[in-house]
Amino acid sequence: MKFRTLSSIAVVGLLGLTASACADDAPGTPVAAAGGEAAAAASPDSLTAGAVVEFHATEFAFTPMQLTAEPGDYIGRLINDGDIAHDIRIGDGEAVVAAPGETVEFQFTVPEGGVDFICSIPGHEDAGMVGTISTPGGEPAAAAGSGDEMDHAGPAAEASVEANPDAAPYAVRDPRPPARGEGEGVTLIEGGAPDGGDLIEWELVIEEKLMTVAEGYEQLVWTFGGDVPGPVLRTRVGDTVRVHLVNPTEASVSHSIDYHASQVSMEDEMASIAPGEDLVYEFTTDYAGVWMYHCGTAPVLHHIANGMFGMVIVEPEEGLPPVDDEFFFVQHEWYLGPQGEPASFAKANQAAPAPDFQMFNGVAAQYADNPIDITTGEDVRMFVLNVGPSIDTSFHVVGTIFHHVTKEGVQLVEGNDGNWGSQAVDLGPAQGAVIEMRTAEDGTYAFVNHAFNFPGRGALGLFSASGGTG
Ligand SMILES: [Cu+2]
Repeated sequence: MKFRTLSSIAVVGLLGLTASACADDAPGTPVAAAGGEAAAAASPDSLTAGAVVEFHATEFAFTPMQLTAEPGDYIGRLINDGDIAHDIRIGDGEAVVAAPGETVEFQFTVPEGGVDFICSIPGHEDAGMVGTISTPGGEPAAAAGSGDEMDHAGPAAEASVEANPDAAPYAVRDPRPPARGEGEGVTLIEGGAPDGGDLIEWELVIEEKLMTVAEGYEQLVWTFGGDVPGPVLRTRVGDTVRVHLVNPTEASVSHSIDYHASQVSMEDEMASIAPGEDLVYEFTTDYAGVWMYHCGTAPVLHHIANGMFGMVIVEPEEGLPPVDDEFFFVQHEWYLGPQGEPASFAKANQAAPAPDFQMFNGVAAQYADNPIDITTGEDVRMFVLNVGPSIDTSFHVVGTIFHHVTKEGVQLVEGNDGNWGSQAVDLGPAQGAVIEMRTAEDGTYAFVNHAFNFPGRGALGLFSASGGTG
């Protein structure tokens, strides 16, 4: 993998997003550590009167967002690390403004019972710039979520789940698709199919496991093959796929699988299998495309919402023309259940879905924190699939034009009469596309769901293009 880490905050700031700053934060860091002199003057858990308290502001969060301080008078220091002006207003006090890059000192008082603080510039509070100062032994005020939650989710979800500073770090998913017939448990047998064509055998084991779906948020996900999304399978038109699906005895519920690349009756191959059971699902890949597969066990919504989906790439019989780089992006949304438990069915089942996160390949904002390297001017092919379960996408790469799109069998081809191009590809749940582009110059290229309430919830990644002109 050619991942590299760079600070994505500047880019994210330009886009007006709240995502991806979390990698630069240390979840659960005692607030006093950010307080300079305060760190020396106060206990690790609580600030004492007279201390200097530093508040860093950026788009759109305070660091820290929650702290504990004894009642009394303090010296505040507002440090604007962002690209636009921010202020801080503590309780009913005067707002203190800091220009980008500026640090402003002020005095404030923590009353008995604590106090909330906000950025009073219009829109900034709603975007997440809220915080709470609690007093020792007092109940934390409910106005603010944790820093992590705000960083990734933008405006807080209604039934917020507290971030867990002890959650395991997330594992970055390699976005490169396998070659045909490759992958864990996958075997390509040339001429092995009943019709004399090639056979792809796939041993696929269901696994229920803990997974960090966004920094600080661990869920008990249900998976195909141990990953969310499940493994990508790549075939060609005319192949026969024979899947041996295993639901292990330690699973808690029944599961099943439904391949959209197949044409079979739902009573047979798509049957649910109880823990300890298995089945064989055999189909021929008759049509090229970027296809969804998912668990179809009731309630289907919950099984998809909790991670049971993946992508099958079916190339035309002659294969796709070679390109320099290929990536896959499965977009989906996440409705947080309590820490360590499955996704919330109740949240997913709202008439107007309001996910806590939306992401590519299982983890919110993972490619914003870990940009993907590409080479300027080279051909990049993306297999993009929206699995929902319920929300559309408008896939866009900032600063590029797609010169080839095959969306659900409909093609835009480079060099067409009139030289038509594409800026964004709309995909409803269970729709896929092959999208090709090349970057014109070195730089950072964000890929987003251009329905713009979602990038701040994690539907954001970055390409870092180099090797060409700057
Ligand atoms: Cu299932």
